[in-house]
Amino acid sequence: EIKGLLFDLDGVIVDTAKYHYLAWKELAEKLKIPFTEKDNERLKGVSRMRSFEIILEIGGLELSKEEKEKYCTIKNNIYLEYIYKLKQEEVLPGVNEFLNDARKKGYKIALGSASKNAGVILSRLMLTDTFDAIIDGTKVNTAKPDPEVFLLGAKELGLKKEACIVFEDAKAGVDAAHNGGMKAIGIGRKENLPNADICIPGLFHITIDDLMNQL
Ligand code: B16
Ligand code: MG
Repeated sequence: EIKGLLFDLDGVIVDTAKYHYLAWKELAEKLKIPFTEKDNERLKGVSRMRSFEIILEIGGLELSKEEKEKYCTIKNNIYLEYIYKLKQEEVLPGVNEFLNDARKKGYKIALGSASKNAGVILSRLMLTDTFDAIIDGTKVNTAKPDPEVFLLGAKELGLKKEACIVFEDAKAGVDAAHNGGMKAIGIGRKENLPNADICIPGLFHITIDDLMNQL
């Protein structure tokens, strides 16, 4: 029986990908690396350092670990300027309703995000108290598709992994759920998430009961 719901952040709760893109774009321009919105798709669900390494690959550039860390900090400071301006209205359609309904029905809710900025993002969205547990990039050592972030989410909810399902918009996240022995609800287009157990366009016009009937 499912008792816990584990949510990815970027692409499921809020579209922070556009701010990641603007920040990476500004940095890429400084480094004279061409970087498009299409390239940005490859960074979804991927850690900050790995994202930068993908951008360096695009530019055919190699940097030392120290330099990479320096640029990642610069990028994050640009990104945070956008995040500090994030508005509550930017919560994706249907998310508040879906979460409130699930809470009322007794489900436990956790965040499972790669972002080290998840805390400030949830606070900007007034969602901190909606989550019973918050697992983010500051708490885990391995990136999705490793299941660590979701296994820790189940643990912090006090639930077995078999009692949890994952909501994810990225392939690496769907794989992380499966690697942890959990089912994954894909948020987005079926062709982008062929492995998801169910795929829906978003959390609007749907309730947890509807999804449980389909699983
Ligand atoms: P930060 P998620 C991920 O969030 C983003 O999808 C990814 O693009 C980003 O690089 C990563 O967080 C790290 O974010 O730089 O804020 O630590 O989808 O796992 O919620
Ligand atoms: Mg995501």
